[in-house]
Amino acid sequence: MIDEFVTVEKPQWCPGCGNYGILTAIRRAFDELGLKPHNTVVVSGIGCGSKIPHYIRTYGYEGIHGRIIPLAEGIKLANPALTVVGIGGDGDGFSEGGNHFLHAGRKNTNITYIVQDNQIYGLTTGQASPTTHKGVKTKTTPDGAFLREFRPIPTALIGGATFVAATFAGDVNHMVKVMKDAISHKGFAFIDVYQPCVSWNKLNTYAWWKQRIYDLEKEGHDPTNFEKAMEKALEPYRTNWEKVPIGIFYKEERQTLEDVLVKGIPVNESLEVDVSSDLRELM
Ligand SMILES: Cc1ncc(C[n+]2csc(CCOP(=O)(O)OP(=O)(O)O)c2C)c(N)n1
Ligand code: SF4
Repeated sequence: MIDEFVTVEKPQWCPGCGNYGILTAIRRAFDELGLKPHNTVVVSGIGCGSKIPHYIRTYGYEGIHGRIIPLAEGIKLANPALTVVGIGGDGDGFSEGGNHFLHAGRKNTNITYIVQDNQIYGLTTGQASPTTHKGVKTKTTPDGAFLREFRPIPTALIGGATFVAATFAGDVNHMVKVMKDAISHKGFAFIDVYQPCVSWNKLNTYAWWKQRIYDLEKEGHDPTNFEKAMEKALEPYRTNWEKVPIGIFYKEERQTLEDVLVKGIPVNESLEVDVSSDLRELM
């Protein structure tokens, strides 16, 4: 039952914000995977999107800006029986938290990391983020952004992430499918969600994305081929955002951090503590 993942708190995002679709997709993915609130943790940082743990009835941790990945890694290592999903904005993940993102792939902890990539700093009312497109006027770039965009998907691939995907906040079914695959994957799974910010990003609107995105799966992309994955990951930059692939770029199985560090500790049901009744009282 999807209601199992709904809290009494109502989202405070602007009407039309892409985060509403992302929230629906996460709840549906959890429900369709048969996860339970008591063995699932949602970790966020600071930002509009990072409010999401308030609205999902699981364990949640709204941390500090840019520290989603180390928090999620620590929680997973402390109790590998938990499903741990980190989620936050592009500023949080690629700027303040950029160093953690660079190293997450090579560690390959079995966590999922979802970025609500709206190409702007939303909560602080519209400053340029690392993924703001060149030329876009923001509060911090009144003459247009002049730096080359940070490239999340190629960076995740080079960093060694063992599951790398993109999806679009305007397509809930696609998000649910990708999120379910990512959470089921054993290892560090990264999803870049193209998310319209209707208040501060007037370029990358729902219509703008719809004109450009296409589904890798429908094109017969082989997600086990690293070179092809990189070629597809670079396509938006090589075509000046005329062609934007979504779906799974790459996946592989590799030893996880907890395979090495948690060796000897029984990773089984005995580590699970069913506190769902306590949780219910709190929410
Ligand atoms: C270390 C630190 N630096 C800066 C801030 C101020 N700050 C709070 S939210 C935010 C930007 C959030 O943007 P993003 O992560 O892209 O999320 P969005 O609001 O767009 O969802 C910033 C710079 C902070 N809280 N902590
Ligand atoms: S400012 Fe942008 S990201 Fe934040 S709630 Fe509003 S539309 Fe969403």
